[in-house]
Amino acid sequence: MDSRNGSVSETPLDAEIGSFFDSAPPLKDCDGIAKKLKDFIEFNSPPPVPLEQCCVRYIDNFSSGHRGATSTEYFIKAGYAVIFLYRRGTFQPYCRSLPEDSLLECFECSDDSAIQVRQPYTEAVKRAISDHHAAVAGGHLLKIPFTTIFEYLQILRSTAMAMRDLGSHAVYYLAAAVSDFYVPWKSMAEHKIQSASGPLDMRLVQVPKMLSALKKAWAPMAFCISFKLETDSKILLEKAEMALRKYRMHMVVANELSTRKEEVTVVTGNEKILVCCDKTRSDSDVEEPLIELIVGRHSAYVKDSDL
Ligand code: PAZ
Repeated sequence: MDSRNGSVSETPLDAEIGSFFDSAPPLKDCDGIAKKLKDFIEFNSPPPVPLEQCCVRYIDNFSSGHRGATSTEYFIKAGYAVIFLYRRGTFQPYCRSLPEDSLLECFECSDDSAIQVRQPYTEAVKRAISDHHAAVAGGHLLKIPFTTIFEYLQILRSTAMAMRDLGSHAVYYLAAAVSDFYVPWKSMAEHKIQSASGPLDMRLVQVPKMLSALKKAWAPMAFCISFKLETDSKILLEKAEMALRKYRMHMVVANELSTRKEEVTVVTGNEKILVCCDKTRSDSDVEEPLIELIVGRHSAYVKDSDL
């Protein structure tokens, strides 16, 4: 309290907090979220419920897993068997028509305590269950979860070793957003880093370029497709071409963050093919024509390799 005029004076912490929020990008759908909170709180009051946020830190690259999950469905439809490596908590194949945030929205308990699917979701849930079951039980889909980069790269290597005999019939579709930097396990703090110790100095080491190992040692005959994501359209194609040459990929799928769901450019040794979703259809996605293109190119590659 400022004793001279009775007003509350700003502490350095207040200023720090103020500047954090002032400089943060505006929250999308701020009004919508505020309304949902208000409605929810009104519906539940009293008593008030304290909310506590508990967070363990991590460094992350952006990826929802949507590309991998959707592509998996189209590969299976085209007759491929898919080993789907996914990070826990990301999108899953056959779940596109279900609510993104809470699966529980789909269900309700009837008076006799039976659980049933709520009407608007009946068809979507039925389709998701039967397509998923057919893919898994039919032996077309194997799902392997991971959490850390250590797990992901070890599973990728084991998968490549297991698929070695498939030669040119194997396809690697590497839509994952793999971090370029990591903290080596041995130099990692064992317990949660304490913020009371002040600013954090941490040395990140570059993740070895595993695409090279995949192409040279683990799966030299396989058909390999990697992805390049940029936010600056001016450098996207150039970076994709560099990756194509450097890692000797068969294709690099170049996409921009903001338009990645509508269009991608497939870069090959001598082409740049723009692949778009059908904007006249609300249920259209870019993965359908993308996988069609890849399947065609892969078939040609297998034929050539068998000659
Ligand atoms: O996972 P998602 O559907 O939200 O996004 C897909 C993507 C942008 C992660 C993928 O298309 C991609 O470009 N992956 C490679 C990213 C990179 O350059 O490391």
